[in-house]
Amino acid sequence: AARTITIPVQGMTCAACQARVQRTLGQQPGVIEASVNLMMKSAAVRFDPAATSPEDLVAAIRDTGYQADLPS
Ligand code: 9UX
Repeated sequence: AARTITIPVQGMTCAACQARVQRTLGQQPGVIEASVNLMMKSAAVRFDPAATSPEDLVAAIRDTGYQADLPS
């Protein structure tokens, strides 16, 4: 079954940042849908837990150049 998580993301300062993070998440294997909110500093991600994990998704955001933390 798919899971949805909200990942806190720091360091996005413009709409292009938001688009970059959203595209990165959308390209990850196992991601069904990703929606990044600039003002909320968060990324809502629906994913297949058999194909990816919250840790992988946080790592992908960090690789793109932003700070991200596992949801508490
Ligand atoms: Mo605009 Mo966002 O240069 O890094 S893409 S601030």
